[in-house]
Amino acid sequence: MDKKTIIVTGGAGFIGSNFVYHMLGKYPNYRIVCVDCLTYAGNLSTLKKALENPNFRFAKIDIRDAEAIDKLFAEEHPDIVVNFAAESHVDRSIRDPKIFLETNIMGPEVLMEACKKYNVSRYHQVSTDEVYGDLPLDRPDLFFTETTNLHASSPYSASKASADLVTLAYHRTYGLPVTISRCSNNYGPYHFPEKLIPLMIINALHDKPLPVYGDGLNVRDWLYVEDHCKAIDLIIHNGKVGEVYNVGGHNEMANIDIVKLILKELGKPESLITFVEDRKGHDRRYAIDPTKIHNELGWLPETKFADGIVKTIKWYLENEDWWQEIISGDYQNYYEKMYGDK
Ligand code: NAD
Ligand code: TDX
Repeated sequence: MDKKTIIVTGGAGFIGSNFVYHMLGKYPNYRIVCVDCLTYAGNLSTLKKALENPNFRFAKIDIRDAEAIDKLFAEEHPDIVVNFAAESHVDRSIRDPKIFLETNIMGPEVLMEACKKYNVSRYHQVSTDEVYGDLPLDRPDLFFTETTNLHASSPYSASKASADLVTLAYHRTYGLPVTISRCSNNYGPYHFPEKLIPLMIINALHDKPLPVYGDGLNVRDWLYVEDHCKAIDLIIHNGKVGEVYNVGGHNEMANIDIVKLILKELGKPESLITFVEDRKGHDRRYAIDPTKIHNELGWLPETKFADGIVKTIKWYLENEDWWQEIISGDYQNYYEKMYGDK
């Protein structure tokens, strides 16, 4: 198998770290270089096992820092760059949009400039289904395809949609070999506890109220994180340059049903559920049509939600050290600010 150097940005976060482990496990000849500036969402303890692998390097760099990125590219001469680095939480983007625009739009620009200069053979932008806006609850026949118009609702999704446009412009204008994936909601190990599934697991374990926004009927299309990693692996190796691929597993669920399932698995009462004020501009339903990636690259999700959620809950039960460290630190202040008055 060929030797390749792959730069994975945001590799200390949820999906990026799962991708690092997927690639180190599957490609023993590859060098994986993780670039991450370790924001509140990045955690070096997540990469503890990777750091013991001689094929792995960690570089603490902000993707907006063009000089540091240039220096790293000069040292590593990467074949492929996969950009996971982003501000990723919708609620935080509603409170403070600026950092979202700076990281999620300007970061990719810095990375693509370096890719252009060092003739990188693939820049992959990890995007999201949220760039399409939302679908109505009463039209279950509608799905997002790659040609659905961009129609972002939150500052987070607007910044991701902007990055997609800039990425496609680098392809058209400079011939940069890019690909984009737009995936639905992920769940699994190392998911930061501010997001729905880990937050509900951890609150339930502490017998704390489970804050459900609005009527709890908003629908998300959940995919086990390993299936997303496998899709990106296929796209960077076999995907067509200049193309966008939707990734999703046809697993739509209402938030309230997810919350009830978690309570049932943990043997906790539904009386813990507390309906709180809705998220501003809250998208109603996301649903991905993954026909293109299935037909062109043979991708299909492998983990059923019923199995994935049990595996995920088990992971949180067995890895309390990982999340205790997070919830006992700065995150506590965020939780108070976010939910204190709800
Ligand atoms: P995350 O918040 O868990 O991790 C983001 C990582 O990026 C962190 O390690 C953080 O330290 C790092 N980072 C942030 N700003 C940086 C900067 N300026 N320079 C370097 N590193 C920086 O996010 P996630 O949920 O793993 O999402 C990863 C990517 O996947 C994001 O681009 C997100 O938009 C996309 N995505 C996420 C989901 C999901 O369900 N979580 C679904 C579809 C797409
Ligand atoms: O406390 C909560 N209560 C609640 O009802 C939280 C944190 C969330 N919710 C609802 C809002 C959403 O309808 O649960 C749903 C899921 O919320 P999040 O976990 O915040 O995810 P979402 O807003 O759907 O965005 C996620 O998927 C797409 C990721 O965070 C994004 O980075 C990704 O692009």
